[in-house]
Amino acid sequence: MGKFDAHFRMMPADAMEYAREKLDYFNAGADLECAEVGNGNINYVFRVRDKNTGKSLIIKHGTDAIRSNPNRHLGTDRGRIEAELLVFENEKAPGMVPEVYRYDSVMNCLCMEDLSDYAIMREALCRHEIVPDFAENITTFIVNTLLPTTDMVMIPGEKKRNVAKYINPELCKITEELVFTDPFFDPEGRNELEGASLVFAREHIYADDELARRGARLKNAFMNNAQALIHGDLHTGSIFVRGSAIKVIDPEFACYAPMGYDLGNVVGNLVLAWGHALGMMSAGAAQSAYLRWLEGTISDIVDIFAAKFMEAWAAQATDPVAKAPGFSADYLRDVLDYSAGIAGCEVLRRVMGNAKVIDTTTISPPERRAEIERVLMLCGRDFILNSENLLQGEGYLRILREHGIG
Ligand code: SR1
Ligand code: MG
Repeated sequence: MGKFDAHFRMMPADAMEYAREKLDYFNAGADLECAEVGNGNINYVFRVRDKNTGKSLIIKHGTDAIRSNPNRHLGTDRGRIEAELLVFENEKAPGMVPEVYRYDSVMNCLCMEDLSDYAIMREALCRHEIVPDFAENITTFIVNTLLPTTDMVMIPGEKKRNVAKYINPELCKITEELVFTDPFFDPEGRNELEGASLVFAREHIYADDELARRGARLKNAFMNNAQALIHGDLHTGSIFVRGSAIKVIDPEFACYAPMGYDLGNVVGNLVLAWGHALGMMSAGAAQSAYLRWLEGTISDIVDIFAAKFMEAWAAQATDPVAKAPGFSADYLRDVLDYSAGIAGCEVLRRVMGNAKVIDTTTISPPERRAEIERVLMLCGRDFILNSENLLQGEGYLRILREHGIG
């Protein structure tokens, strides 16, 4: 039996050996080095590089538990789902995801293109950098990868087989708990809030029955509406950027769910970046320009998505009922309504929950962070409470401007 014929938790030296032995990627004389470069919650990410040529690749490796919490069992099927999704997304949105070189279900290793020359979008946004054409590119990714997986486009039997193929219970459970439950009830006491933020959350989030009711509806739809094969974790830490080019990574949370989940996730994370700029940039022309860019991007994402969705529907929807007058507009309205609810859940859970992001954690001093967390919780709450009215980008801008502070 060979070293890689049964799963074990790999260390950098193992990943290097794996690359040499299992991949037809490096030359025989390659002088390899390997480092663990991941900072995510779930997996281990190794970069293997030939010191002579600079040629490199990524090996993403996981165990059957979660990295940040070994008590949370995950299974390993997420690796297959991620590998298949990346291949599918590369067909539908060419060049917008890393190229997959190999997936190994025994070692739970996904070998793929190294994106070292790209930046993690969340980090770029927290350096207050503009990502040109982002609204244009991310809406192309979302429309091109989601609509073709729906009943309106796929042959019904194939779509249902796809639902079964991408059933993803352990990862969905994380989302169901962290995104849809903890911001409203925190039954396991997982949330991490203190001081003024905790007082505010108790009074204005946990105590709001209408918010909890809407949160429950969003969760129920996530669990029961197998509308599209979504990415499932499309936050700005899952997007790499270089100039205007984007590469979407990490679709291990993929499953059939409402398509607004992906759109709302992107919007929610741009709102978090907006909070960072509000909290950390000095008042003045540069801050105003950056806030306006983020606000314009949020608004454009919603509006450009809507236009591209209608265009793609006209070209691709083959189910006979797709032609029913007004149905495509009804369908789009539901997607946008759901997206607004998700944008709200994402903002709330990143501020209140235990899967925090640098957009808020790096705001200092603590009093400033608390002020911004309050603003973000108000925005998140209002996205959920007004979701049916947030069918155009300008609706989001009204809420941001209402709660934004100098
Ligand atoms: C326990 S995993 C926490 C979060 O990290 C992932 O990227 C997902 O967003 C998940 O909710
Ligand atoms: Mg991830």
